[in-house]
Amino acid sequence: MDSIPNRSIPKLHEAFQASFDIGAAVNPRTIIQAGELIAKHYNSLTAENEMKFVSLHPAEDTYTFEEADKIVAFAREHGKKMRGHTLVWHNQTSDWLFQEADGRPVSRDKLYDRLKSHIDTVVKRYKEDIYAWDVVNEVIADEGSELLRPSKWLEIAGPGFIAKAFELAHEADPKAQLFYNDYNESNPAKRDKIYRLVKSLLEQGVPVHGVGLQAHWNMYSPELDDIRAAIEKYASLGLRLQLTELDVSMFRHDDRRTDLASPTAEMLELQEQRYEALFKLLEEYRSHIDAVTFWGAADDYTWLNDFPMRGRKNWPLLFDEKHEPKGSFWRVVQRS
Ligand code: HAH
Repeated sequence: MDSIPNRSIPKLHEAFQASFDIGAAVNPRTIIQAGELIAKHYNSLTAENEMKFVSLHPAEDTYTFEEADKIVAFAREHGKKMRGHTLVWHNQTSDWLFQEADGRPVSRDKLYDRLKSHIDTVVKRYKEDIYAWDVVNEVIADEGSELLRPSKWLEIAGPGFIAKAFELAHEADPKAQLFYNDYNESNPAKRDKIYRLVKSLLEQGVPVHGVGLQAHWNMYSPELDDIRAAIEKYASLGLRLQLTELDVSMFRHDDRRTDLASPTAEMLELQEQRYEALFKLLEEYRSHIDAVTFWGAADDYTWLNDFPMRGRKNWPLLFDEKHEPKGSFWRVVQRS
């Protein structure tokens, strides 16, 4: 083959070892199909779906740990760190949690009792393996003046569920780093709301240690200056920062085209420039940023295939569909 022999490709995480960890979201298929790539290039792993409430706790008396355990076993085998994702979210959460057997909504106390059982069971099970948890995911409203998005959590418990989740997670594992995690985190209006929420949690003495910037970005937005301002604003709270779900979509937010079977040369070049500029910025803030986790390992499998446009492929990561390093990989490691 005329491809470059594997040994001459630097390990991505080693290229950034002086700055931050480099993680990937994985699942039981990708640790097999891309196991070698993941083991080589990433030193931290997040379960893409397998530790979400609906995956682990489908019925009140049923926990299903098999898939999550496969990922933890892979991380152990290869000496990888692990982040936990996620304890409280409005999506991928089982309906039973919010309901009595007859379908009526549960009381706040009952919801909190159930949340405590869930957090105790899950966080304690993975205590030796997981050093940081996304405790609360995406509770801020994207638009408008409301701080919090409508959800069953808010409806039943009121805004106190957020502090409650952090307190329960801290009790379950006092050593774990606890994160508030959200997307559109660099949008100035949403950034300010995330800041307000986290600041008020800190003022109440709630154990929150970090802000997770999901960083589901594209080649055009957010602007570097908005990313910079968001990092500075969150860091001003004295919290640790992580990019928790980084990818760089090739399509603008409102782009609906579905005709491409592979990226054009122009798209690849634009993505290379974008990745280079992003990592340059991230390295500037390395004293605040502990980890940069990609939401996938390589372009053959990414949640952005089919989302938000059905039937549309996307190529948001640093490795191509054959697990070869893309131009973006080289731009990122050569500037590190
Ligand atoms: C993230 N949400 C979630 O945190 C992650 O758990 C999931 O696997 C993918 C993306 C981002 C998001 C979304 O799912 C839907 C609309 C907007 C943003």
